[in-house]
Amino acid sequence: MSTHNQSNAQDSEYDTSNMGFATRAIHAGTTNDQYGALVPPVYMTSTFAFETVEQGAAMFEGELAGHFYSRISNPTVDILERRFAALEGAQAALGFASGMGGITSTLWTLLSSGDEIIADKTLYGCTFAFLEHGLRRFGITITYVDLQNTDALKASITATTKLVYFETPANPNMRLVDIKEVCKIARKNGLISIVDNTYSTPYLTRPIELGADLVVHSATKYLGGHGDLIAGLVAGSSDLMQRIRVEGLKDMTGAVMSPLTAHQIMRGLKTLELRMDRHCKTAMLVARTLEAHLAVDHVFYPGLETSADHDLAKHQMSDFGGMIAFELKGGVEAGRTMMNALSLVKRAVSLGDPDSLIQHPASMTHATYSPQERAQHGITDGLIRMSVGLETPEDILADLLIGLEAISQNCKHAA
Ligand code: 7XF
Repeated sequence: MSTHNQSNAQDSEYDTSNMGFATRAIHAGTTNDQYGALVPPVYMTSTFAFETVEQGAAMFEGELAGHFYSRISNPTVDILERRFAALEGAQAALGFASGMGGITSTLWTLLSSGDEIIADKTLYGCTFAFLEHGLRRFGITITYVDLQNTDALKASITATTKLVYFETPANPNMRLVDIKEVCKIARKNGLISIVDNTYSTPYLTRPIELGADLVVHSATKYLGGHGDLIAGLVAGSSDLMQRIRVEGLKDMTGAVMSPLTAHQIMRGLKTLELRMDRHCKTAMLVARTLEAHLAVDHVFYPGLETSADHDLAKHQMSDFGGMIAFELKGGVEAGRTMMNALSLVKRAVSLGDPDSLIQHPASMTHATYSPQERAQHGITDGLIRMSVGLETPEDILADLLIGLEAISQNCKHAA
């Protein structure tokens, strides 16, 4: 079956290509509805009837464009995909059931047994697990390189290297990778470059404009933006997206996005710019407050002048994002005391929600690494990760200060 997706004729699409980010986030990809509905209908349908057997056969052959089964394409998901491609500055995009669905579908499509991946040393725990415990079993070599060191990258490329994969800022320790530099080296060596842009969102960083081939996202986070869904989005060239749709998504994982989820993400995207501005502003305030506190050993936030990545952040990101990592002087025990004393800031994994969330990577999001692997990959046991939410900034600060105060109370009791 040479399945061809491509959507039905979209001749009435409103052209937003020269408009601003917020306008594109609200309007790009929209097509005229027969009733004039502003919000696109949610096509909750598995299948689409053919007018004739011949028409169906032509769609399956790829000779005729159109939707015929929602594991391959769906009109509601299609609008989101067009909108998201416009935000990332990409030719096309694809929706998935989860961020991991997008990452796995993409890598299954591009890799074969005998190939090698170069991945940055810091990755989200399940991405690391997929490479290390998944792909490795199928004859794919994974080489971890500190991609802040471009000489190390150049030295690691071999005849079998197929692609370079990284996050920036990286989950959980906020290391930045220079997208332009790394993608330039990748391109020169005929490698595909893939950037996980979950932490930044296309509002703050657009990797494709900086030379990346593909951008992957957990849309569960800032893109959905309300902590009420699990989804993934991948963007890149039309050719690559078509290959990933037909091979990775349709046949290898089936990790397809629900039309209802596409609707929820389009609702979220309408306020992405507003929400990100607020996340960034409050995160800067939280980072400065933590940095000034006696109980805090180090704060990892690219907006701080003390950050090793501050200069890179200034030219690669339009603002510094809503994620912060920090270490307390009292290490793991102090972290536990502090986090358990919080009440407004919730102890939870995930990020990018309106609610502020805090978690302990070594025992939660990055528990897929062994302790030795965490040490090699720069994920320390004392690290705390916070997703700064949209609550009133003073309330977030007050809760954190209660948490920090609990550490000294605890010390007094112990003494
Ligand atoms: O499959 P998901 O939608 O959960 O997305 C996977 C994923 C991919 N890339 C990055 C940078 C991610 O952070 C994630 C998910 N991370 C959550 C977290 O770090 O809290 C997952 C909770 S275990």
